[in-house]
Amino acid sequence: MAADKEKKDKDQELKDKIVENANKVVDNASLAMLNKALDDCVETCFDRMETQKNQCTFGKSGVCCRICHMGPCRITPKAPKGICGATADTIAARNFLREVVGGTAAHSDHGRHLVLKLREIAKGEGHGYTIKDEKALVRVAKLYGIETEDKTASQIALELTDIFLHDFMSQEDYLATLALAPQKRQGIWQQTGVAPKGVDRMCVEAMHRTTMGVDHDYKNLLMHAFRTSLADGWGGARIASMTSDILFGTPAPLKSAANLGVLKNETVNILIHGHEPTLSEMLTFAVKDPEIAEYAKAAGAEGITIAGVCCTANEVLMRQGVVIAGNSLQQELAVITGAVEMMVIDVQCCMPALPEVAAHYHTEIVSTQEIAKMAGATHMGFDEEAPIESAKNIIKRAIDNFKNRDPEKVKIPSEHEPLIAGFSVDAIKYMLGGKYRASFRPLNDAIIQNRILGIVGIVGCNNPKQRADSYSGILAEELIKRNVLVIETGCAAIAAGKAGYMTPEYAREHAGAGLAEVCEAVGIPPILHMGSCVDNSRILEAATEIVKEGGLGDDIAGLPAVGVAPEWMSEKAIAIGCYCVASGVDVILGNEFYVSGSEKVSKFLYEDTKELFGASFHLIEDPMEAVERIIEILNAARDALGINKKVERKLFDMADRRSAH
Ligand code: SF4
Ligand code: MSK
Repeated sequence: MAADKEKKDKDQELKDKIVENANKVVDNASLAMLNKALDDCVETCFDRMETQKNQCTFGKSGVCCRICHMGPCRITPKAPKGICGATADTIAARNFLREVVGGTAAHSDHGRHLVLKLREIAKGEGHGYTIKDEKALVRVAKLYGIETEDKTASQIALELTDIFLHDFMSQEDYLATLALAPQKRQGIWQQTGVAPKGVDRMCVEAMHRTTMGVDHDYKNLLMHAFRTSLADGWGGARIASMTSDILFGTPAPLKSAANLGVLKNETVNILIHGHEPTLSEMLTFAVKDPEIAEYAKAAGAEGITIAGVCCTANEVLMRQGVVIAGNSLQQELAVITGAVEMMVIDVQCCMPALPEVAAHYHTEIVSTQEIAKMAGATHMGFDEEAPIESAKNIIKRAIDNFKNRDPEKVKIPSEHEPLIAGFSVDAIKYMLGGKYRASFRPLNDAIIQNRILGIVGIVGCNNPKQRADSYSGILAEELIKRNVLVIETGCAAIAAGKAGYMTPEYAREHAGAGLAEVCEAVGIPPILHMGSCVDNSRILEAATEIVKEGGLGDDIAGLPAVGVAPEWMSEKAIAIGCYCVASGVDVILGNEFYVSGSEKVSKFLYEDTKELFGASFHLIEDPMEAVERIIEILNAARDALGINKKVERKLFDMADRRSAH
């Protein structure tokens, strides 16, 4: 009897968990894998979210300080000061600045790595890496005033990398890359004192300012947070995107697919996960080698499927059309398919739980970077002096693991959606204006004529605190209905791809009339995939192009444009949010910063920044409320620009169509 009851209770518990799982994720592929995890007794981040449910309120409100060992100190009404006398304002601002440093350092170290690679190539030490896009090299060099006539690619690359490296190392000079911003914005940065000097200096200075007994003025600390973030968006991250384009090619529209259903039963499945394209580009190159195809065949596989996770996925999607297995919260779920021979990780967003999940299957987790090892993973240091051999060794090892796959444990969801990605700024210009008249003019005109209400960037991660991909999905659907052109990066972009939003057909069926007309005339989806997390700098680049094109004001602030980080979780998202606000773009957060313990810090971030930069943060946890707020912000910008007059609705005629090409 007792055994019967126990079984009944267990069955009920399982049923309850299956019901709960449906509230954790939006897409059916993820749901199927969460339910499989229950059967396979595998713990995921969604379970650990439950065990971490009662998160520390001091941490969440930003008033826990462990900067010195007199502490840790926690601020309460009864204990309003730390042992040193630091107030909630100082502590919350210091913690916030340190988060911005974390994000800035991550993007910038990624950028530095690429710049050093470009420099090696220029010196003839590329070891198999080459400059794939010389046009991009010349285009970027010209931005920095480098004379390119009669020079070899190597000479140009050497001069350019000198400038880039100076942007990392400079002690006194302002970043050269700041000059890529609209003139007026540069003036605002100088006036407010947030124009950054070298990226490395900004990060070191921030760590100095926040150590015990240095900077205690919350405003001064927060201003340095914005200054540091600008060294990211208009420094490290922007340099990373430009250098990736030079090294691996400027993205242009291409077809691919996204979601766990891209994995195949009959092939060796290799996942590439992280952020940097250096290794993943080589893997996608090496996998095409006939020797590798033969090797896979000999192992009984019908071929090899390489699929991406997180922003490594976005990098190789944008340039090679490599399929996407999933975004951040699907990294464990992809392994749970039981069909993955190897997950190769580089840097950032790779959960340390992966080897434990992999231990339930035959999957091998392989770390490749000296700075990013993982307990329980196999480390195969990627030899950048012999990259093709290194990549082949990794792939062969995955093929060797194919025989260990247990068919009983394999269940690959069928879901995957087609998508078009590859919308670099250059590609957008080309799509809008054609080869000879590539420009943003048709887009500016569409905004001025009210076919497009404005532009919204939906960026960032997903987070188990929210139903994964739900907020970003609702936002995207509702905004395009209201004629807002949506641009996306990072894990949010993957969510949109999985949902099937990134095809021109989706515009025809779901976008508002004005946006649908523009999408049809130009041949673009209503939601443009602009790349990885570092590629948020492409959004700033696009905004700058729109300003330069004319008719919509003389600064990024004032454009009918908004940024949203609906489900963010990473420090990188904080840095991104800060450089967007400092660039004049209002940013809506779907979940909170950890600053609520200081009214002053909160007010500064959510209100006072408007005065300083013309934009601020807005915390809006409900997606429909966010939609309404976004429309308000876009309309206010349109009013201020004097373009919100009711224009007579007319369909795109032939002249309009021609001018869009
Ligand atoms: Fe406490 Fe001040 Fe030390 Fe922070 S710096 S732990 S508030 S004594
Ligand atoms: S990968 S930073 S979870 S977007 Fe760029 Fe996704 Fe956020 Fe990592």
